[in-house]
Amino acid sequence: MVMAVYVIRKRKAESGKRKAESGKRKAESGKRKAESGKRKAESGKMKPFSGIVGLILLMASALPLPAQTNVFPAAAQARSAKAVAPAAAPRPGWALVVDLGDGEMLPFVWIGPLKMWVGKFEVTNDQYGRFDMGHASKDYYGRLLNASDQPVVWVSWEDANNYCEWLTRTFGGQIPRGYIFRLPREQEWQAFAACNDRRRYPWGNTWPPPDTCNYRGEEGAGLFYRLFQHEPYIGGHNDGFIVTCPVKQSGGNAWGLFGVGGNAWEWCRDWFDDQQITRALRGASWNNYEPDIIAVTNRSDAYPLRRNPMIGFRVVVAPED
Ligand SMILES: [Ca+2]
Repeated sequence: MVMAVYVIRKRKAESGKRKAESGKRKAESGKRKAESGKRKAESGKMKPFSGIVGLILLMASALPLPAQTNVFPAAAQARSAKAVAPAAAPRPGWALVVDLGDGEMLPFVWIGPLKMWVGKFEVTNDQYGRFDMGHASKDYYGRLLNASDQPVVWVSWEDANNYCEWLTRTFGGQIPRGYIFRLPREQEWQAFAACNDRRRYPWGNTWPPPDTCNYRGEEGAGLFYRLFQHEPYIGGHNDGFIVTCPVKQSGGNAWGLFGVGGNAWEWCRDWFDDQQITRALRGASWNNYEPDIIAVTNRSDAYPLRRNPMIGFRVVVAPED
């Protein structure tokens, strides 16, 4: 706004001379700044425009500047420098976006109470593909799970853990010294999924889930499904996605984390049991409809080498322990 006013004022002052010079204007644009002092001094001598021409010029001055006209070069340069600056050496409490290369970014949210960064989204197929080009999240009865922005699935706990170790080896320079990429512990997951309060579900205490959260709802329950499959689903809930949805469209919570409820189950770092046979899973998936399973406190588990179309993960950046 300030820039626009400045430009209009400057143009008004110059408008007298401009008519005569209009043919030359483009060629001379470089000289304008240098001449502006002179122009001001001469402005008293100029013949004033008639009202209508002045109005037209005033209207023209309100039009967007041509692309090549760089009125404030210093400011423009500062903006572009900021946009391309790498997210190197972030400090705790600051934003963290890890650059995986080729424009692939892994954004994190600083979670103060946990003193760590938590992945803003579940890891996507594209982000996982940087580590394992051969991985495919397949499809589910013909419905695609392998799109670039869907959460990666068909990954075991071992796969997820290896991904985190690869991140630390490869991109450790983009996070503070002494921090690593890893899977969240269950207690950490519980805290960030519930925004550290005592809610029953990731979104609060009401039922059914809001349509922004991806569970098994009416979206997949066509007439054929109702008549022949008799499989349960959440009445009054329609998120529009029959299988996994793009991670950015999977409901965000008040702490800015997406998909903690639904979309994909998320591997946690911990063993589920004292015997250390299975690993913990949290958050339920696109294929769940049971209130007790969807509850934010619910614990589930699977063998560390188990893979299926419902299980994915998210990454945290935390101090090494
Ligand atoms: Ca999830």
